[in-house]
Amino acid sequence: MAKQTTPDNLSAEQIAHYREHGFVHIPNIINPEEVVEFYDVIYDFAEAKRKSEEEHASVRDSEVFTQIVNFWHEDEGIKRLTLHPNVGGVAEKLAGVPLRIWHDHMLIKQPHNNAPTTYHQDQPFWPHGESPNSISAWIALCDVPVEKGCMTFIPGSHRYTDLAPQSTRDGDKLFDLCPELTWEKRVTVPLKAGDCTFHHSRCAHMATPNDTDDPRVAHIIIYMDQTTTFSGKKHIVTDPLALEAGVLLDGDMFPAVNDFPKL
Ligand SMILES: O=C(O)CCC(=O)C(=O)O
Repeated sequence: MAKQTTPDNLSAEQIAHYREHGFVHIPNIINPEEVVEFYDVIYDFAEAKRKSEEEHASVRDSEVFTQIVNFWHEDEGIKRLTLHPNVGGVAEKLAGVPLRIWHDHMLIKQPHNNAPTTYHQDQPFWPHGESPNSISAWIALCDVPVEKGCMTFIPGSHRYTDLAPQSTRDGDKLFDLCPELTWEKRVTVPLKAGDCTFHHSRCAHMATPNDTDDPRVAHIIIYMDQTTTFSGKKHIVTDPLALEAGVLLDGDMFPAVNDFPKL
């Protein structure tokens, strides 16, 4: 069995790939026992939220995906995955700066959902003064071949730092804003359960539809620079916190990777 990727055995090539292209495939970021444990934690939690009658801004159920945002501080199981020291440690090595949690989300593509997640960059949605090194870990909790909704990236697109937000349901928007990206090559990355991709928050990406009979279950952990301040823009994570624009995004909701529980 392939060995787990850790901050200590992450290779110089993997780091260079991430910095050059804005994404990288990392095998075995969590081990097989953790995959079994966390699949149940994430899927069961997401299904319970999806089926609950409760109106909740952090729960979005659409044809593209079921998205459950930022519940790690309410559930011990989710917390163990979101504050996983191996994932955070690898993220910091790739980014090359100290990081903290911005937020997590569970993204489940329901069987035969018939809808891709269209090309977008993440950072334009966020209320960040500056977070030039923010990075997402997209962790596959089941095997995710191309047919089940894996990610595709546009290498080098993380260098486009001033594009307006692009919808996850409008396949033209990114290319209308930045026509030259139409002609860039695209890299599709199927993942085995326990693998992850890391992507820079400006690296444009999409995910294929789930054409299989089973749900595609992924957990995404987003990290930001420890120096990130709040811009004042509306966002589902910061709206309930009533923060003043300009304050540092720190404290219990945004724990630093160096404060995560040790392995
Ligand atoms: O999994 C998906 O469908 C899209 C994921 C995504 O856009 C992200 O992790 O930023």
